[in-house]
Amino acid sequence: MPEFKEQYKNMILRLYAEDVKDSDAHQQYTALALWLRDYYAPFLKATRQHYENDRVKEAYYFAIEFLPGRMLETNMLNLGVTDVVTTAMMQMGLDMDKVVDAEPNPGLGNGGLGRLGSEFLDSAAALHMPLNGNGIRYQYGLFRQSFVNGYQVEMPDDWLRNGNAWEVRKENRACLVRFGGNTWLAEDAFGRLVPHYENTTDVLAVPYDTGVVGYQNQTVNTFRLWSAELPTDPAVTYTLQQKEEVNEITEILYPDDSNYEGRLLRLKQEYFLVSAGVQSIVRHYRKHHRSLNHMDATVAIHINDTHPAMAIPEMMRILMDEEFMSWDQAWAITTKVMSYTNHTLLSESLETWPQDMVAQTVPRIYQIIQEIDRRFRELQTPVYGADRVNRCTPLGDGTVRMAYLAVIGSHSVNGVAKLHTELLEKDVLKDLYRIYPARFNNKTNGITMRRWLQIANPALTHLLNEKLNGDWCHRPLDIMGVQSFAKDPTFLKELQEVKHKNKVALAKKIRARENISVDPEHAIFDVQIKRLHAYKRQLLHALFIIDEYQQIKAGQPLSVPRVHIFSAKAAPSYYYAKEIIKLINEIANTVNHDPAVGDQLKVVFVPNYGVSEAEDMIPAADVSEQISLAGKEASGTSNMKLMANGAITLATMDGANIEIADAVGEDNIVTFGMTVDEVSAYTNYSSQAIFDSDKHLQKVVNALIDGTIPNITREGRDIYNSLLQYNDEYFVLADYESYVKAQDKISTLYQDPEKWYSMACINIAKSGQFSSDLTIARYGDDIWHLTRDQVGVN
Ligand code: NBG
Repeated sequence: MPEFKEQYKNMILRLYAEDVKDSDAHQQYTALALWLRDYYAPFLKATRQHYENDRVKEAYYFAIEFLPGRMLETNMLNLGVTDVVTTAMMQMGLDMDKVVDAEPNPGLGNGGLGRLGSEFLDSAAALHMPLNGNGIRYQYGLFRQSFVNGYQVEMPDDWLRNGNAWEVRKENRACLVRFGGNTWLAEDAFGRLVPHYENTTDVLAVPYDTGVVGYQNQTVNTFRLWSAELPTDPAVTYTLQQKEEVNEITEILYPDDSNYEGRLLRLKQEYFLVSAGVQSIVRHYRKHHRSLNHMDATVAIHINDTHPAMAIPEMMRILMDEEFMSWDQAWAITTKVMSYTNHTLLSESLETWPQDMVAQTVPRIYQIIQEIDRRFRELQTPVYGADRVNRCTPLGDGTVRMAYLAVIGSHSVNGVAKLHTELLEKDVLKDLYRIYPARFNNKTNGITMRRWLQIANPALTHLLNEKLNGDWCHRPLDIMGVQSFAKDPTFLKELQEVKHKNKVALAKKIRARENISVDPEHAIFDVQIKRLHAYKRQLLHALFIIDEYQQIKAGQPLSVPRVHIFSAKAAPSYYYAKEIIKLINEIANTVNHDPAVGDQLKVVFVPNYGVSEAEDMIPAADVSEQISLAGKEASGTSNMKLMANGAITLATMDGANIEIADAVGEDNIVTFGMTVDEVSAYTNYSSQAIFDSDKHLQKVVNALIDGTIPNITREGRDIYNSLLQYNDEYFVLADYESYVKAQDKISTLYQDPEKWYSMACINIAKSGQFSSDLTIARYGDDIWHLTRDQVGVN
């Protein structure tokens, strides 16, 4: 592409009136992003036209968060221009690494839930599948995390500060969203009941669209984010306070929900997202179709976790109030269009809203929820009895129960791993499962190999390409082919070299950023990266490090040196999680500076965990810690990313770990701990009894309060109390012994490199089945009924 350089230079000139050599990395990045956007614009237009002209059914993935990660490299890869562009950039004297690093990471999500949404969009585009994203354009993402004296400090993540090169503002597609005020129904001149509103606060929802580029297939789908603004009615003047009230709706991801105002804001965000999204879908549909009765033939709306569940009453509102349909007609359409994924088993995460809050914030929606509730009771009570029905109505205990609303208003409900779906059916949603068994299905999560192998791990990608002829990039199950090398010493050596290279690169970054030197030659890189939450049990891992430290201090060297790598953000109001962060940082401080320890043991807590940080760490991991208490982690997805990069999973039988274990076989994973059944049968658990009977464990746990780790007087005591006085809610002590044994097994296995890399090889080989291309194909086939390209296998 000889013209690239010319066009690029022109772009820099037009944008900044500079020569390339005088531009900075951010300008270079922006110019390249805009060049790529120009490059795919015709594909975006053609994709849109194809969907519209051919009346292709489209699905809309509604989610309160997404986690797209940087898009420059993905878009270059997907457009097939990586080599041309990087060579040309180099020839112009530019440093591509710096250009890539200049792209801000959109902090629009918390963790796995948001990342999954973005992986699905990527995979759908790769399969030429008509899936659109629908979310909120938060001005500030989740906070930027740093540590001061070992404590988490949160700073605003002003990711839009320099604009966002990928998005296009579409004010001409804006819609009005109404909050508050009073609503009542009155007959109009035709005898129809129509709603009247007074004293509402109206908010303008303005969409920003970003293209989602398919993998070398000329498909570009649309990812739409909504921003809240004041309506542009020239007849109305607004006060500064009104302006602030409107702007704050999309100002920040996940407002602090420890107080009423924060929760109210979150509720407004949820309605804002669904109202704008559903209105624009209906409006678009109306342009191309006459009757709304067959909407489900061309539209599917997916409710990702309960946050967008008000899409159901909002759709009912539009169909009845604006399209004058009867309840029954509207309900038939709504339930055929809507589907819902549940992403959690934690009862505290199952969203509920106080009824009066909903009634005041979105009065018409509340009326409709009341009617859904009334009809559900009327229909189901004679069949299932009042007890069962009362337990699963949308309204109950003075709250709106979002998960129940979502199930009742959808035609499909899925969990995100086999075990998770089983537990939904048996436990969390058992009453609704009894009523609607056919709605329930499983869709185990997946990951996109494009980002987690092709972009994050070029060395492994190169090796796989050599052995597999590159087809695996289109057909993820073909990765299975490397299994035939599991006993090939030459290949295993090459695999070891790849891992070594990645470890060296990570060690260099850790040295530069955290000022800690770690040993990539001999040490096991033992990685736990995910949100900080008690159920994920970072504490179990931390106690084990204390154990290792005490062992070294007692004069027994470790059989293999270890580098323990953590990365995790704690929710700002989650006090206990922040104490765990402080604990781990202080363990790091102690261990890393103790001359008696040397290179045997290092602890690194990488700040500000996000997609880019994950891309650095995952390719270099030897061990993948997936150690949640069984029955708590719905699926997990970092477990899949790490296995695909040849890490050995150290796991409890929880979430998708179980399916990973099934895929690789018990010889290629290290499992430990209680099963779900054991946990639920363990009703007389006494952490104190376990503590009292185990001298070794006592010494480890006492280190929290006996000064072994300095500077944790308060945190150490609180954590100690959580384990003993409050009976260890997540069974850390119950699983401890079994965890230590599993860790010993890891050390033994690691000392036999041929065995270890053979295991790694099998893990890589079996990771193809966890490709999100396959997952999204199943959503498309079973739930949304979309057309798509083949992925190789179903
Ligand atoms: C999370 C689960 C994870 C799961 C992701 C994606 C929420 C509410 N749920 O186990 O905790 O992998 O969703 O499904 O964030």
